[in-house]
Amino acid sequence: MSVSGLPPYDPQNIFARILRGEIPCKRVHEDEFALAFHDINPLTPTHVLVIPKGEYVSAADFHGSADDAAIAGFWRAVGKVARDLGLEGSGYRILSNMGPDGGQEVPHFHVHLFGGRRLGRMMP
Ligand code: DGP
Repeated sequence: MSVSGLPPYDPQNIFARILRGEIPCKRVHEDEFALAFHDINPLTPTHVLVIPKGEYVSAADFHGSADDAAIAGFWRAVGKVARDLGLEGSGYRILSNMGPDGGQEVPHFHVHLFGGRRLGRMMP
């Protein structure tokens, strides 16, 4: 069981396969803590996913069980990606879906970075 109460980490999930290089991605950044790549189905002009390299099912799992270096490294990577993509001037949105009620489809913790146009207000 993961920290969040979701099923345990599935090493065959699609992002695990992308991390292992078994499935291609349009990579925008990679370091020891994180990989960032374009979403296959972009909802905004810029829509990038940032995933940690460790095996975490969800945000709750990541924040509950990753060590401090992994958490800091991941969030620094998120900031670098936003900066490198030129999103900082006009702004952007970070979003993470968690579990069934959150609409999470891929059971490897990730954040979406949305930008490139004026976004609507967040609605549940
Ligand atoms: P969610 O788990 O609901 O936060 O969203 C998962 C996102 O992952 C969704 O926006 C589509 C994207 N996605 C799913 N499969 C692939 C893939 O094989 N490659 C890429 N680049 N993105 C994917």
